[in-house]
Amino acid sequence: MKKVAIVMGSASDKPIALDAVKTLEEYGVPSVVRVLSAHRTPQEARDFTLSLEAQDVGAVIALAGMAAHLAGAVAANTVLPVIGVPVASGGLGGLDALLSTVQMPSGIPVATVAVGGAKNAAILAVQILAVSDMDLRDRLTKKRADMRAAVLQADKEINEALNAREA
Ligand code: RP5
Repeated sequence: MKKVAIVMGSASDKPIALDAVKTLEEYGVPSVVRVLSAHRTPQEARDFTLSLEAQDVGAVIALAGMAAHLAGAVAANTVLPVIGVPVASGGLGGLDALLSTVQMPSGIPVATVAVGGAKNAAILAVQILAVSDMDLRDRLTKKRADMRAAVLQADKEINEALNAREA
């Protein structure tokens, strides 16, 4: 199975990055996790990006806050799909990172998720790998069925509670 690379711009991004690691684990997808900065370690970030295909990585998740250039810098050096996760680490609640991550110039896309949206980034990475992996497709379908069952159960419980109150 292909791996997913998770790269974060700072160790301070670790709590958000761990959401992605845990979600990938739920789907049984192996990950490679690094702390590398577009600004503080530009050479290492580039070297890592250039090594991704040799490591059998199929998709990349890049998390960064503030002037968040990491996802774009990774995307500049690979044709693998890159998912950007803006992190709320500055004084602007993550809006700075969201705009820095999403506003890529034409030709070099970054699939940007919500501020702090590491879980969805991981699920999107699984969906990318699942295009050529039927086993992963089955796992995704089962999770959707589990989510549906949980919502329907909550719907049933709230109505039972409300009806009991009225009776
Ligand atoms: C970004 O700047 C990092 O991704 C982090 O979210 C933010 C702050 O980094 P630290 O100053 O906490 O290392 O590069």
